[in-house]
Amino acid sequence: TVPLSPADISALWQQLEALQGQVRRLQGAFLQYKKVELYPNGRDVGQKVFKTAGFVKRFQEAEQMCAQAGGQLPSPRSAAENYALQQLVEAKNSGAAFLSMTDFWMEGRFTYPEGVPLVYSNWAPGEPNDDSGREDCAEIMANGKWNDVPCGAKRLVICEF
Ligand code: 289
Ligand code: CA
Ligand code: CA
Repeated sequence: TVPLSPADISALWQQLEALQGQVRRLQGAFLQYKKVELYPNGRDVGQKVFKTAGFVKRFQEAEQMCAQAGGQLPSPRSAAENYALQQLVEAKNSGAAFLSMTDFWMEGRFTYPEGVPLVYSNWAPGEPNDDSGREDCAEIMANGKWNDVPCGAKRLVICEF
């Protein structure tokens, strides 16, 4: 191998500095577009983004819409994620929003769509109550609390990405 000359090293440094400048400019542009994209219907929390479609649908349709968009219905796994969702529900002023979790497989045992038990929950007092024996879906209300509701009810669509 031929050793690098001082001129080669200086040229490499220049290229490195130019690349660093490009990365900084891209980071700035990305942050700007993120703000634009999240206003006013989205929230980012950790690695997740929640975004509302701004209209209501039944559970199955809501689930399909999120999947078609490349996301899924929201699965809040911490108080911070739950609060981000709560803010969207509050802001849209259209009642509660569907969560991803159901007790389809075993009554009273809510799981994520993959069938995994919950790692976090924020049920309202007395919920889930399977009211009238027909509540297998879950909603997050404007106070951030969860309630089980019939899957045929129409709720605000929020997707998780
Ligand atoms: O919107 C669904 C209702 O059946 C709800 O009525 C009351 O708020 C409580 O019984 C809830 O548990 C129930 O889901
Ligand atoms: Ca149920
Ligand atoms: Ca209920």
